Amino acid sequence: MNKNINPPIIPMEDNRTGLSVETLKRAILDNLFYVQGKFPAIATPQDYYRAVAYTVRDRLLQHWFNTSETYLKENVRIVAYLSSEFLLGPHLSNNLINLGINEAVCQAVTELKSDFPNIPDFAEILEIEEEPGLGNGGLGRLAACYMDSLATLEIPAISYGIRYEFGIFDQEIENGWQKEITDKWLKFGNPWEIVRPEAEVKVKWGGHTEPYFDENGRYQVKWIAHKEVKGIPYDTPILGYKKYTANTLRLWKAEAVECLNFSIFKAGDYFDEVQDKVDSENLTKILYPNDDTCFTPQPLRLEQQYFFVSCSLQDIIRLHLKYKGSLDTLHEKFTLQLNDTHPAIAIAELMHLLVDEHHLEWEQAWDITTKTFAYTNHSLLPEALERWSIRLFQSLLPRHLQIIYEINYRFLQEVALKYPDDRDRLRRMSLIDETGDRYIRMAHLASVGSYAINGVAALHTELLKEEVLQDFAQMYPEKFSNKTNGVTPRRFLLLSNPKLADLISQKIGEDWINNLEELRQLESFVDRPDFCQKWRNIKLSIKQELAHYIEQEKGIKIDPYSLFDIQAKRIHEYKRPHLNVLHIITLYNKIKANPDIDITPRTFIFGGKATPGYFMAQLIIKLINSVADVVNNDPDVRDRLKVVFLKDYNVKFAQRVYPAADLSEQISLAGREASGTGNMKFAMNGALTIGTFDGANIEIREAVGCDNFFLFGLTEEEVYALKASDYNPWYYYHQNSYLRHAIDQIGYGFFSPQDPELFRPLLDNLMTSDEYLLLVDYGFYIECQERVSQAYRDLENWTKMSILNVARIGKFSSDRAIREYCQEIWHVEPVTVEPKNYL
Ligand code: 26W
Repeated sequence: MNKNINPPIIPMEDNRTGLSVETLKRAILDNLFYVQGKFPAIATPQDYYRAVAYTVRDRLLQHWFNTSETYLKENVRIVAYLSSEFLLGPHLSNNLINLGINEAVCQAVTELKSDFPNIPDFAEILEIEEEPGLGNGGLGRLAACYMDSLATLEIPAISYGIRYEFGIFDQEIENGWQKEITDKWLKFGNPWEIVRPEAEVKVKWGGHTEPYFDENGRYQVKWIAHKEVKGIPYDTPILGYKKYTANTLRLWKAEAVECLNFSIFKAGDYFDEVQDKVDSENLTKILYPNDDTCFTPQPLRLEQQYFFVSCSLQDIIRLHLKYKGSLDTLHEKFTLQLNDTHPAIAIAELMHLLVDEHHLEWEQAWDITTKTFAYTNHSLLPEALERWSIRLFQSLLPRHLQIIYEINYRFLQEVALKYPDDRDRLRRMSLIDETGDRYIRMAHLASVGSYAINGVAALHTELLKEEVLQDFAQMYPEKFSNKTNGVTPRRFLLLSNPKLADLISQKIGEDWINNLEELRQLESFVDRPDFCQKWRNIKLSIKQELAHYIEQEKGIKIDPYSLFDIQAKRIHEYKRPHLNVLHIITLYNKIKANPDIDITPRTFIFGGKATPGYFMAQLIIKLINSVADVVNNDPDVRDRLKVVFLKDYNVKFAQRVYPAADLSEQISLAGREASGTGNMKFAMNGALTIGTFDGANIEIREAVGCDNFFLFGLTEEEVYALKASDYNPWYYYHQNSYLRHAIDQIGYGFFSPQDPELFRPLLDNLMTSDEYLLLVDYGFYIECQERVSQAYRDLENWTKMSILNVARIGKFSSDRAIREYCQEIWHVEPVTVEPKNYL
């Protein structure tokens, strides 16, 4: 007769923080019931996703509170990362990984399914989350990777940005053309953010300034603004991987100060009153979908930039004065990173706040300012360099214009002192571009007002110092440094490629997740046939999953054994997706010329959004889809080539394709891609790279070994020389019959029989200017692709190269990049947060 009749008491874990499967199940039902007000039988998949989201969020909150409390208690130095874009990606999966409860929550959901069959399965729940697409591409995603590393490295940090109501558009493809769909990511609300109305700030603009002398006879300037809005902060916890540090992402939303003052009502002009409210809230309505492409000086864009910068600086000054001390030590407690020039107005805004609001002397204010800001440049493209018209500044920010004039006046005095009688240098370096309408050069303001300036890859930083910011590099050489980009291995390997991550951890343990250089241990497995077989099986199974997904999505059957050749990035001519298309057409023509040709079967996968209004990019998307229709349906091809344009390239999409790639296309014209970060993510997942001597490609090739990288094309110097010596694309057209054939087919409607003239603009562009030198690099590219096809036939050797790419990719972790920023720019130390239960 068993003695203990009553089962052992399992101490009831706290519903809000317990991590056992039982507690998680109870917590999910609790959140469904008490937060959503739903009971299982009627709950929708969306409700269940949110119940799981709240359950996971509950387990973040204590770390979040601990972190903020620790930072305040220990009076730490904090990094503030100012960015107009954050491409975060889905939160749920990432937080499950960083909390280390992925399996437990998966188990909890699976077990709940037996009681409540209408609960979606775990994978479906992860799919439901609308990702916050608050960014365009590289710059926005880099900011998100850096936040993951800052928290994982336990660096005190706050990231500031804009809470766009509508993020980057969703992309549909209709009849081969991109169609932009509004991104209603907040339709079901966002369980990961907490609004902080108590921390609202006011932002003003417009109006005029009035000089006056204060009670001590000091010259002061009063800014009588014409418009004012409220900035409401929404905070999102950013937890480090298996750390107790949860930093804060503070995104600002604009709201009308006074929603309605009824006095006007009586006067009956109701609409103006409401108009003002609408205008105010329009401010943070939508993300500008243009990146790197033609900076279009829309006033609303400057308003958005000034809005979040002013909110953030007021917030930082409030924090500093409340917890840390007086303003003269601001630069000791805070260092502010400008993510490109988009937040550069912050330099003038801090001067305005210090001089006009807090009445510091100009010199002291400038000393603090120039010790507070650091600036990262992400693009050399002239059309990406922001410059605002004086006229717009005069109307929107009259006081800031005065301040910028004063900064410029004092700066040019300094230049004249250092370089006497060099009028041309003064003209070149001035913050004001005196041509045409007269403009403010935001990159110059950022460079003069910052103590550190960096590029995002070695070549890019060199070109920055030799070209765009040459004069500043001569004047302030000590400010310049390179910080080659990095990506987080948590989201882009551990989370998006669990099979490969498991195999790696089985062999070398899990330290690589926090210290990616540990992957180098994999080098010793390249000659282990069993390991290589497992490596190949994993890649194949992931390719089979993607093939299944593509068949479902597009109805196109692809061969998982074919070489998966992937180009996924924003569509821009300098990234040359149309060079990739020229290769596809060349292969197609070789098959048409001899259907029995022994060709390495390939599946070409494209993904990428084009900036609305960027016609050539839109036309390239149409070309890819048009070539796909011909190649995919031509019986002679016998399924040896397949071309797929997958719509709506975003972070979720990226997590699906990086692990499935055999070949990563990084084929930008040398000297144009500042760094690239997709190149790092592909290599981290075992893809081999075909690429030019550009951006971070150069450093990836250096790290993985030139035998494990397919390099082709002109170098930046050769590009420079060729462009200087009147390059004639026709020479290459006549010189290469395959090129000529492909160009003619595009130009004369072979891929657009119903509209033969359709791609004429592309042809004209290539045959007149070919600004991105496709025709000269075509020959080298085709040769290189032939080498790739040969290499892929030797699967053993290909596997070795794939393993070596992963083994040697350690440098490209965002942890390494952030460690460099901390040691060489921000001079900030990690702070350990001790776990403590609040309740
Ligand atoms: C038109 C206004 C504009 C201009 C430039 C909007 C956005 C930009 C960004 C700087 C463009 C961008 O995302 N640049 C990319 O930044 C990545 C992160 O450093 C680099 O890896 C890419 O090479 C670079 O193109």
